[in-house]
Amino acid sequence: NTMLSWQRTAYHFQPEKNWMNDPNGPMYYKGWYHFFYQYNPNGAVWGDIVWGHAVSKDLIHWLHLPLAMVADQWYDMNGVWTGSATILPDGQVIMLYTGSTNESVQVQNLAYPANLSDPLLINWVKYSGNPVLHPPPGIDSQDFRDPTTAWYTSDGKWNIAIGSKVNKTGITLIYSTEDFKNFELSDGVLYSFPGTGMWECVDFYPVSNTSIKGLDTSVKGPGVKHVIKTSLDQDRNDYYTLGTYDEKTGKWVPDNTTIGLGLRYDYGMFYASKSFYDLHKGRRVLWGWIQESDSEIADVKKGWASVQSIPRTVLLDTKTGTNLLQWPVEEVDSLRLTSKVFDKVEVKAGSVVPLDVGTATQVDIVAEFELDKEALERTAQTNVEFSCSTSGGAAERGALGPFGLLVLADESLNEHTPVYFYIAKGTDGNLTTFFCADQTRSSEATDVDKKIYGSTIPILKDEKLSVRLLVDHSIIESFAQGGRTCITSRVYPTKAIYGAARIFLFNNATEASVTSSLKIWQMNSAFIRPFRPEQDN
Ligand code: DQQ
Repeated sequence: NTMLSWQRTAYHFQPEKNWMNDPNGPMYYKGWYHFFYQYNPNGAVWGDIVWGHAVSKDLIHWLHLPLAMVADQWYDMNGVWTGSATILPDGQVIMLYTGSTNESVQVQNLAYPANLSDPLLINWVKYSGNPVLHPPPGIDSQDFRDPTTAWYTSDGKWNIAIGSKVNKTGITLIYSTEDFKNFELSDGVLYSFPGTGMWECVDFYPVSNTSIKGLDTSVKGPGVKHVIKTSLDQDRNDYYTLGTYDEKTGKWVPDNTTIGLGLRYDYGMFYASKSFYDLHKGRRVLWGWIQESDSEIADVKKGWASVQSIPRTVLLDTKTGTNLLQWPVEEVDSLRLTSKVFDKVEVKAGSVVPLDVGTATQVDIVAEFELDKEALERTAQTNVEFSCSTSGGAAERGALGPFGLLVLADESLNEHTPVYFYIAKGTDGNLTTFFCADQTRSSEATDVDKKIYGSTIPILKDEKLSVRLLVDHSIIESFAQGGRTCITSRVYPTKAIYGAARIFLFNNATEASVTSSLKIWQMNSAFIRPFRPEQDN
């Protein structure tokens, strides 16, 4: 449908048509990045789920391959659901995934490549002894899914985690195995949290305290923290918690018990994410599913639904020690074309400044902001009750914000998506900084999500405020302070499209002017090629 074709992205991963959801089994194998995903070959809504498959040399340009696994066995007849890859030291590739059986029971299955010498891993074999795991006693048959990548423990066994719930408490079960065919349920759970419901797509991995290298999933020892991530079915958000893991006792203890279930990877659209260790570049890479926020009718009309995030490297933020840093993989920089630099642009209180970059539907923006210091000192206490989602958004004026960028904006600002900071000052003089994205005016369409997203963000002494925005037609991925807080906006402009999309700086503070320095690149489209066996073989 050409009517809605401008909503397709140019450098985010998408199948040619139909529905996509969770990232599955990402890995690097014999020179290729492999990406599998939940896919409905028959339509643009969830259902008939099988595994799509694509490969890439750089995580940006992709070649679509034939479906890796379809629903052809009694144990996955109602869906080949989410799973993860483990590469064994001897080179074997293990794929564990959830099957929804002919009776809609959730079981875990084993699959492996038919031919390990094929770098594209086109053909997959399902183990004849499947399923390898049934829901254990006390677990509902529909609350047992999404096995993780396995990690090796000092007793010579592999462990995997599987998400579940008991009553309303979300839990992570642990199983150990030597051969990925026979499993033993461990005592206790790795982690649980009351009132959080079903835990989907659990992820469990180490991050380094001391270096900027990513860690392979089995790494342990001093200088290592372990992250647990869970995707909450009840609010469709991904939460992570940092903690310490003792693989001998199998216990994981959260660092901070005062932050509820934890922090969010992303305060916008980002769900069912999965990380993998990229042995090619020694980094941990995170993929997240960006679902639609328009209506199902619109998805059916346009013939497709969902995109994947640009893969992100994940590291511990060693400056704060309390959060992760997520950053678009460096390969995305290869799409940068011409750029424009803006040095110290002054944006007075209550003003909007256009940035002349021409078309701005596919851009990479790096920006720094400095609030007028005098005004900051002079200002007495401000609204400390502020929160991104309950405030009036970018149009509500405070003494020290909001200020930031308007992107996917048309010339007359009928449509625009503000991505911005807001600073609140308490009676004690302490500052709290918020990072938000406001979708209330992102589209003149009426059947799309128009909420305001965001969170507080830690700002250390003498740190400048900084953001990076990846804008791609109907998506804005925003990273503040090097990826300390991220917001993905799924928006549907009807006017701010193609040549009509512009960028502005804005400052809606009443007391302070802001100075901003920016570099803005036009972005090339990525090649995401269909599979044509006649040509490709
Ligand atoms: N999507 C899969 C499940 C998973 C859910 C089914 C999360 O395995 O729990 O498509 O989005």
